[in-house]
Amino acid sequence: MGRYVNSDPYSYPFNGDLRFENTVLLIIDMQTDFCGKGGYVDKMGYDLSLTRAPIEPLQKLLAVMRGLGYPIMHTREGHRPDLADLPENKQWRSRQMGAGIGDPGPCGRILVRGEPGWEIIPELAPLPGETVIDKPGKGAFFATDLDLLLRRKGIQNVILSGITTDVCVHTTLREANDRGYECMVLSDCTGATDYSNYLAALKMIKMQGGVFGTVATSAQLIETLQT
Ligand code: C5J
Repeated sequence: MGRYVNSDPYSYPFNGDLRFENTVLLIIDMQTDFCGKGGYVDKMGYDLSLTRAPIEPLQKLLAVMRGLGYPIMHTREGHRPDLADLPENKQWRSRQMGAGIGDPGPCGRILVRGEPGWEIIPELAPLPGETVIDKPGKGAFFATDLDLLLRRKGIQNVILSGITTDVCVHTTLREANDRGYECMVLSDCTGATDYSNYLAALKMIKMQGGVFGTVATSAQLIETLQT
């Protein structure tokens, strides 16, 4: 029998074993710095409507998944206040864009832990007991204990959402896929700073029969979860 989401290019998960005991919703970097006024992405001049698009669908999905007891995990990209974990070239590149990581901005020091811009936006704030992973890089597995936490919980299926599709979501997806997790990205619950990059990032997942996993909408996931 099994339980499957109607996703592309195959029904998810591959083995039909979709339960709250083995499945997590991972919400990547829904921080003011990536989708709020005065944050890092805004300072670089990108269209915030693209990175804010996932907020509403994620709110609806969270209500459903929390209600059904699915574990929710959040990530935040950011650096130590002394910037000891900030690669020099990452800082240099951000300064070329007029949004230097570690430099002061309207939302405090850009991408620095503890600053207002680094916080997860209030609309998607983690509830007490939900895991929050602080990461210095793009991928949520690099220099974090995410893999250990997932394995301790017996997680096999990782449902990815958040921002940005082509950078932190994709890097985390690739890291998770290589570790053997069965991955699905929710197309309406993610966004990029460039719409064609968003489309390309989703297309890449589906090549080679689902080289990184599958893509579905949150409505398709909810339909399966509620039956
Ligand atoms: C970026 C992210 N784009 N969360 N971070 O620098 O995708």
